[in-house]
Amino acid sequence: MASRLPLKMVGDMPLIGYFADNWENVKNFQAEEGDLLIDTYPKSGTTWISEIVDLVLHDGETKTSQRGAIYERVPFLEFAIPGMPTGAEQLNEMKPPRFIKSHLPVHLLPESFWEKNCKIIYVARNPKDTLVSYYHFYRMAVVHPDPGTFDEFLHQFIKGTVSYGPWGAHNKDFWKIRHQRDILYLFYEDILEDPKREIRKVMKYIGKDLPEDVVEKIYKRTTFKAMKDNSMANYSTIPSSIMDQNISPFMRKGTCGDWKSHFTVAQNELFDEYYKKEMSDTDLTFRF
Ligand code: PPS
Repeated sequence: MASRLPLKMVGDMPLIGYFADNWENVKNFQAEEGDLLIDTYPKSGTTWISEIVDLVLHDGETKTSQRGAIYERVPFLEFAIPGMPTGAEQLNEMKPPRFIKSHLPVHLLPESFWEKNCKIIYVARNPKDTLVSYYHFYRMAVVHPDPGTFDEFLHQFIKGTVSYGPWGAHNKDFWKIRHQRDILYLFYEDILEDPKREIRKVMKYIGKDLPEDVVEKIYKRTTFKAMKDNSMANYSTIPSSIMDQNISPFMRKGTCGDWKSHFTVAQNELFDEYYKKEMSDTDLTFRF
């Protein structure tokens, strides 16, 4: 049973309390050559891209997505909740090359990922939809502090005091180094727009040449509806004492633009100001 602990600081980043308590094991995690990392700011499409990559790695075999829950197939590096194996423990028991999930920003990723030149797939999502998705996730995943009202949460997000810290720096820092390092930088909105095109990008990046019928199969297996109905992808196997899907389902809307049904005109103006300032020193842009 988890409870709503306050966030704790890890360096300059606020983090889920339980995760922060396990930080030494995360910091010292040894990535190995060939490990593949999915990194995202929370609620940007991590589960979606994980399912896609897992299927690509296994030639579209549908058995693949049934061999275990997504959090077992792609262990979450910084995960730690009392009574459950931590992400680092799960990973340490697996033989490399491993497929790893993390939400850590560039400057807090364990050094070994850079030393071993691991491939990294980063997924970015427009911050308005990310914020809405994060708000509902805070409500249902009780390892987070109480989010308060949507307006209160929006202010926390703008201030960068939510778990994993500021959205802007997270996205910009990976964007900045994407050509220096082996990083495939993708956008949630692009996957929505043309999933097969993005699946092919993933294939090219990880060196998989799959025929069109397999691409089609992967696409069908990773639609919002298919993943919502797949108990191995929709987190329904996590006890409701940790994630209460009656409050808000993990597979909630899966669209671009849901923010329009949450933001007031005043909140939108405030957020646009924040966005303009955040984006003033980068050529990274988002679609809303
Ligand atoms: S987490 O907890 O940070 O790992 O969450 P993450 O997986 O990054 O993000 C969850 C949001 O992604 C949506 N999602 C999808 N959208 C479209 N298609 C597919 N297949 C899909 N799978 C997951 C999920 O619904 C969450 O977004 P919202 O806006 O809340 O619906």
